[in-house]
Amino acid sequence: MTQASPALTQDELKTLVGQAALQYVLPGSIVGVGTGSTVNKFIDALATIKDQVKGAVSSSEASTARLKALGIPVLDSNEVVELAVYIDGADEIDHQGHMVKGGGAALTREKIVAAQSLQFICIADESKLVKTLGQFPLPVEVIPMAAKRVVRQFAALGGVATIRLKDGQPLVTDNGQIILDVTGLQISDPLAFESQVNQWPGVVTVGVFAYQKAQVCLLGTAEGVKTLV
Ligand code: ABF
Repeated sequence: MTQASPALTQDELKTLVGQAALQYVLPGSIVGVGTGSTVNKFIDALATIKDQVKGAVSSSEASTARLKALGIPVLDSNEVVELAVYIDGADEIDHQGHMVKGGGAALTREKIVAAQSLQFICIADESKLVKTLGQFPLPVEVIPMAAKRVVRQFAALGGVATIRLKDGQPLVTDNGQIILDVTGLQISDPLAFESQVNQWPGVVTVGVFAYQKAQVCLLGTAEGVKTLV
């Protein structure tokens, strides 16, 4: 009797998709690089072909540190007009490529680098694929003085927003702002929701990536990597 192959762990699935993303890296290019544990697997894979790329534009201090430690040059986003690809993870992704991002508190720079990239390649394990966004607490980066008003605005939409803490204090992002995590939302129209929240004074970035949605999703599954476009 053939033994069923043991199920892959989430970490093994992340490694699979991180390596699979290399196929989208053009020789001699500058790569847009996201943030998170799945992206870390991509960075480690990118290091194996670092002589074939010019460098990377990074979406967080954490990714910058990892890239530099592996000998991959990191360029300022202002030095580059356009990137061919942006490789990043997600906390949730729907079947149209809309995402919830920001669990790693890097959503603002992620959206900036995604916006200057021609193609967004999302790499994720299968647990991230959802029918409707909103199960994962939605991250929103806000200016501290606007926090309580934004909490009330989410309450009016049925959301419960709490300030993200780190060691008992409000977490401070790479941009010096704070993060609200919002539960209780059903984001059935990601584009409209992103537009609506973007208008609220004090909101720096909402963690809905609909305008910067993924064109390709490499999904790590027990059967291997599935490419959703
Ligand atoms: C990053 O990828 C964040 O926006 C998101 O929270 C994270 C997903 O992290 P992980 O790959 O560790 O699950 O882009």
